[in-house]
This record gives sequence, structure tokens and C-alpha cells, in this order.
Amino acid sequence: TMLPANGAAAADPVPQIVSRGGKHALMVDGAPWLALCAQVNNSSNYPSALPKVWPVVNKLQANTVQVPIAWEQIEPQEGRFDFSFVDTLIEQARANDKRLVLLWFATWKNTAPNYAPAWVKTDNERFPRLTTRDGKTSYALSPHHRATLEADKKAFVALMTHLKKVDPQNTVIMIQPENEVGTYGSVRDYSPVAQELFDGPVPEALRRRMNKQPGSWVKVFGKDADEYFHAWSIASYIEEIAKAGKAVKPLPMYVNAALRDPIKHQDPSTYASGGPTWNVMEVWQAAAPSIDFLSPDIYTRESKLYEAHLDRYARPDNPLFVAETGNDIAYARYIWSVLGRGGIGFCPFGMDATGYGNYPLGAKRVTDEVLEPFIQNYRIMAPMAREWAKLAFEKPVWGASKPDDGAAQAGRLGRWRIRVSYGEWQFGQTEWYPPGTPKPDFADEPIGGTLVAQLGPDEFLVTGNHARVSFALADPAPGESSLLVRVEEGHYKGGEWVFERVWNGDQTDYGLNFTDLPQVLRVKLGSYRGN
Ligand code: N0T
Repeated sequence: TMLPANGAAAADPVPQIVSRGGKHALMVDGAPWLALCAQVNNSSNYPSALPKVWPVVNKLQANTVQVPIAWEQIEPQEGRFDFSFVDTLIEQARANDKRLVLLWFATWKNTAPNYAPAWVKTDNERFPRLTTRDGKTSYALSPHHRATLEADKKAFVALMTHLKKVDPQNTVIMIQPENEVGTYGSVRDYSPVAQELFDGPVPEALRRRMNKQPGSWVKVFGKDADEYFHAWSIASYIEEIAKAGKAVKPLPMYVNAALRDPIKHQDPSTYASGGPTWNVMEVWQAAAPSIDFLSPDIYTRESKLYEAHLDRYARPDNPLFVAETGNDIAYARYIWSVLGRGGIGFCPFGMDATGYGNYPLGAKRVTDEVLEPFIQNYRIMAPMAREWAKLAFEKPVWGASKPDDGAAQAGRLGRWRIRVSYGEWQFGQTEWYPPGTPKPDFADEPIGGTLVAQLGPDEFLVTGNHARVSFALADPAPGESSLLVRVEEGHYKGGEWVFERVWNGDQTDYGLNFTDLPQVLRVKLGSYRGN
């Protein structure tokens, strides 16, 4: 966008999260944005690494790139700021037609202060680490010290002030303050300073949010008191930083979580206690109103657990944004489960050619073979990212990804039941094939899924890959049979549907069969009556 000649601020609206009726949109340039993300590796936050970033994210057709900005790199000496990497990054993102999400690696990066400047992490006197239950010094910085908070906040505000100056067109669309906060190995800080707060009353904002009577932490929260206290303390610390940053430039801000078991109870001494895990989301919401949402970093390939994590974070009061997920083949398909829940973004981690691989979390190496399923998905969504984001905000949507056992799944939109099945040829039914007919190559691969939006009562947008999708009336009247009235293949251009051809005959007789091609359908359904 051009700045007006008189130098007045251009009327580019700052990105924001908008929620309505339990649905969410990340507004960018005034319209919903679907973040088809790629996150770079941790140490790719220097100009020398960027030539190894753009070829990969361009090949993926990602439209959003998450890049760390380290406190140690912008404030190597106290009070002396260096934004040269930020400037290089923004300039190159623009040249590559990408939007950015900046990851503020500061007091806590995977809970540790490794990315804090040397003058912070070597000075425990001024910036104390927390104390474990048995009185040992933890590796992690304590959230209870004003000096640490003020120092982090000052650097963060300097970063936001710089962004306000150099980025009126909002190439940077969102900020993640800190990274995977909480503490491993100690449920909270047990230092005297912390203990005094812990023995005091639960803050009113929290007890009201949780519908509790006044009292001490132990009295109000019982066995959860230590974890709730730590979550409240870290969230309040981040709130102050985020709020100060938003006062300069009100970009959306989210906090990402190192996860706990999404189904079974897990003891907080065995995960990053105090981070925004599902059991303390309300604590975080009460403490940190400047944080727009809480995000899962999902590093399990197991479909049952993956879906359970998504269910925990996709809420009417919390937009689903998968801030990180593994970059291995088995993770790619989950984009369909994310978007089917109205998710606003999906971010595979480690997407660059610097040679690092975080296996067993993600891929051993970022090869073309590993990228391929991610490319196949983004190739479908990238050309209609804006249209999809608007649909997901305004209309009912549903999606599914292939489960580990490959079983067919069912969904429902309005009066229509949707069935999706996997591992089939496009023609006929597997049971009819002559004995010895091989299965398709992809049949045993963890790839495939579908995505459906309900455009009208009987009209749907349908896409996906490596899946067969069919529709039927959920409750047909006696003698009523479902039929496909018309199936159009086409694409969106400038917000308009462009018709290409009608699918019929073999292309529809056995369901809508999606292969590895980027095919998008508009489907009109109906029924006829017989006896
Ligand atoms: C992630 C990434 C990066 C199987 C790991 C995941 C990123 C951070 N941490 O490559 O470090 O900056 O947010 C931790 C997952 C641990 C789960 C292990 C269970």
C-alpha cells in the first residue's frame, strides 16, 4: 500500500482477531486471513539463514512465516538496540510476498532463558531463577521479579515501536510473546518471594472467572493450587508485556503451549507447569486479556491424540491456531481437521533448508518427499485462502483427516450426512474388485482428508485429497433418496467462483474421489421421492 504524499499514516487497518457467534477470524487488511504457515528453525533468525528459508516456504506456497526475534540479538548490551535483522526480514518477506508472525524469544524460550541477552542470563542476582520445592535453583527465570519483567518489557516495547515505524503496511501480522512458557521440574517458584504471594489471597479477577469464594490459593484451588498459581504468575507477567506492546501497536498476540496429555490426567511435575495447557486456559484468560488466544504446539503423530488436542483449543472463546506441528509426512493431513474446526492457521515447524531436523518430533530431514504432502494441501488452499477464511468465519464448516486405522468417518452439516473414506481407487467399491487387485500406493500412507463448507442448505464447497467423499440425507422421508443435482469443478478468482466443468458419470458414481490433484468442487444436492 502506498503512503499518502503528505506522509500521513495510510489507512491500513492493523490486523486483529474478531470473534462472532463462537467463530473467529484473523483480520488482515480488513478481511479474514487463513494462515498457511511455515515456521523456520530456531536459529534461522539471522540474515545468513534467510536464503535457506525462502526457497522452502515458496515451494510450500505458505503465505505466512513465523520467525524468531531473539532478545539477545536486539539488545546485546543493555539499552543498545539493533533492529537490522528485523529490517532485513521484513524487506525479504515483502519481496517474497509473505506475511510474518514474529516469535519473541526472551524471558522464556521452551521455558528457559537461553535467548535472553548474556547480561540477563548471567546475572541471577538481578534476574533471579526460580526455586524448586526442595530449595534448589531452577534453570528457569522466576516470573516474580520486577527487574526481569521491566527489562523484557522494555525490549519488547522497543521492538513494537520499531515495527510501528517501519511496517505501516503490516507485513508483520501477529506476535507470539515468549515461547512455550512454564517450568519443567518445578510446579511453581517456591522462593520466599513467591511463597508470600502464594500464602496471600487469590486475585479477585481469577476467583470471579473461576466462580470461587475468596481465600488463599490452597483453600480455593486445593491440589491444583501450585500449578494455578504458577500459570497466573507467568500469564500476568506476559500480560504486562503484551499490553505495553499493544499500546504501541495493537497487533494480535498469542501464547503457545508445550502440551499436557489431552485426555488423561497428567501430573504438572511432568510437563511445563504454568504454561497455557488446557486445564489452565481459564486462568490464562483471566490473567492475560491482552493475549488474543492460546495455541497448541502439536508433536504427536497419533490421530486420536492429535484430534483431542485440537478439541481442547478450538473453543468459542479461543480461536484454533496450531502454532507449531511436526514437519513430517504424517502431520500434513491434520490441516483438514484444523480447518474443519474453523481454525485460523496451521504451522509446520522447521521448514527451511538449514539442515536441521527435530526427529523424532518432526522429519529427519526436510526433503522434497517430506514436503510433498504439505505442498499438496497448500496448493489447494493457497489460491482460495481468503475465500476459505471468510467461509469459515461465516458459514458452517466440517473437515476430517485420515485416522491411524484408515477407517471411514462421518460428519454432518444441516440435513446432510457426509461420509469420507480412504485408500480406495476412484472407480467402484473395493469389495467388487477381482481378487489380487492391488491397493493404490497411498492406501497405507498417513495422508488424506477432506474439507467442506455449507454455502446454503443444500449447497457445499468440497475439497481435499486422497479421500472419497459422499453425501446423503441424514433423515430421509420414507421413500426419499438423495442425489447429486450438479457437481461443478472450478476455482476462486478475486473472490468469484470460476466454473471449469461439471463432474458426472464415473467422476461422481462412487462418491467424489479426490486424488493428489488440487480440485475444488461446488456441489448441489437434492432428493427424489419413490416408493
Ligand atoms: C518446540 C520445538 C522448537 C513427544 C522443538 C517442542 C520450538 C518449540 N518445542 O523443535 O524448540 O521453538 O516451541 C517441545 C515438544 C516436546 C514434546 C515431546 C513429546
